Amino acid sequence: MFTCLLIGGPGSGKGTQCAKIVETFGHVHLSAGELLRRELISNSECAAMILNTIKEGKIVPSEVTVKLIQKEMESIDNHKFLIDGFPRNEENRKAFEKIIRADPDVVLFFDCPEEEMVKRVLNRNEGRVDDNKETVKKRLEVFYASHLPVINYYSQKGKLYKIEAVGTEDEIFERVRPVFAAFEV
Ligand code: UP5
Ligand code: MG
Repeated sequence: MFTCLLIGGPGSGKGTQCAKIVETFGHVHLSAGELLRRELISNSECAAMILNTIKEGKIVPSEVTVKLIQKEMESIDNHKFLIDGFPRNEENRKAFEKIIRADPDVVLFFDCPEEEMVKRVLNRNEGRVDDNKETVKKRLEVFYASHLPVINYYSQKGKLYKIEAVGTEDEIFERVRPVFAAFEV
């Protein structure tokens, strides 16, 4: 199994770059946010809690997210996974590592200035309940308050690749590509 985690603030381009990695290298893309959004439109008992948490820009409890990721990984007949937007804090990281019982192979950190992230999210216009000025501010606060320990942990393990996330989508992909190309040989 090959696992890559993609970390970065709201609008830093995680989903966009995942699509390019999938196209070029054939990984399976699992977005934690998408799995949660799918869960909240189902009639599950967690739906209301997930909706409120996403509207507030807060982090859903690990057990809920990890279960969704695990279920998805087990149902897919491919062993190269991109896990997008997860782990968001130390609690997420520990819960996930208990499940996969191994370190990820690669952790990409999309480093993007705040103004650029805000601009991209507010321009997206796909009807997400959290793509509004007020919630974006909260998502950014949560991101800045929780991602550093995760980044530092993987950096110490030599797993972290920091990607400068400003430029065109193609320019950024040329920074991402070599990381995956190195694992293809
Ligand atoms: N765009 C992309 N690249 C561009 C570029 N180089 N130049 C110009 N524009 C660019 O990109 C965002 C927008 O920018 C798009 O319109 C794109 O075309 C354009 P995208 O690739 O979608 O960025 P991404 O980093 O994926 O942004 P996203 O908003 O999805 O990130 P979040 O981390 O905020 O959202 P996510 O869906 O992961 O999570 C949503 C919420 O779910 C969280 O806030 C949280 O409440 C909850 N959640 C959890 O609780 N736990 C989890 O584990 C995951 C999520
Ligand atoms: Mg995304």
